[in-house]
Amino acid sequence: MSHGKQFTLYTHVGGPNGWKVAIVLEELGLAYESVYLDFNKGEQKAAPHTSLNPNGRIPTLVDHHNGDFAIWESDAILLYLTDKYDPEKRLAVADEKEKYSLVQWLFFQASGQGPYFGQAFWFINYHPEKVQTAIERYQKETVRVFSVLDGVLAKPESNGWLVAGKPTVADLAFITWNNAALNVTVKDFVDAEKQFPAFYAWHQKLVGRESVKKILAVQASLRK
Ligand SMILES: N[C@@H](CCC(=O)N[C@@H](CS)C(=O)NCC(=O)O)C(=O)O
Repeated sequence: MSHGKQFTLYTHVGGPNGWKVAIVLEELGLAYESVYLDFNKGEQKAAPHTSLNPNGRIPTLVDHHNGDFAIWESDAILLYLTDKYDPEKRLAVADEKEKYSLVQWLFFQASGQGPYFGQAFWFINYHPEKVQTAIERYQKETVRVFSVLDGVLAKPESNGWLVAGKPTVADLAFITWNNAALNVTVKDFVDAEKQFPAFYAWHQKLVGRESVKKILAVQASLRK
């Protein structure tokens, strides 16, 4: 198969984890084609996608300039992209301790933010029964994660960023699930600007970046 673009991104119109990778590809100026899988048809859990990603979830990225190397788990993809295609460390860090802090925040995103925010979204929007205790459990955890981020970002030494006092993939990784939480799952009872001002200011800086505005506009146009 011939590929015009360096990367193919297997993704989904709604899924936050795929848009996260698109944001970083844009930030680094890398050329990619998006293939939107249809979850209603189960395309993510079937071949050919599962021959690239045995977990059958999006995102999956294929690098055609590296022997069609396929990589999945969104934060592993972000590390691959910055390790290989960000030599100037525009979104990465050089110092060893800072590198582990960056990895730590990516693990926190993947284990502490995405799954809990995702379960809140699921129990509010898709679960066949209304299970109030489950909704509350995941909403409460969403707010707790906001407070963890707010506490760190409020410290003067953070300079308003998670690692090394500058924007990195660690910050960018949180945008899409934070949007889902702020716009849907905790919208009715959290005033983030008042309750978590450092978190709110950080999120506003992130969604104001050109790459992010562009990707969120693409998503909005596809969802119409
Ligand atoms: N930890 C994974 C989570 C991937 C994930 O949950 N993807 C969702 C969409 S955002 C998905 O593919 N859902 C469809 C399914 O589970 O079948 C990552 O960050 O890549």
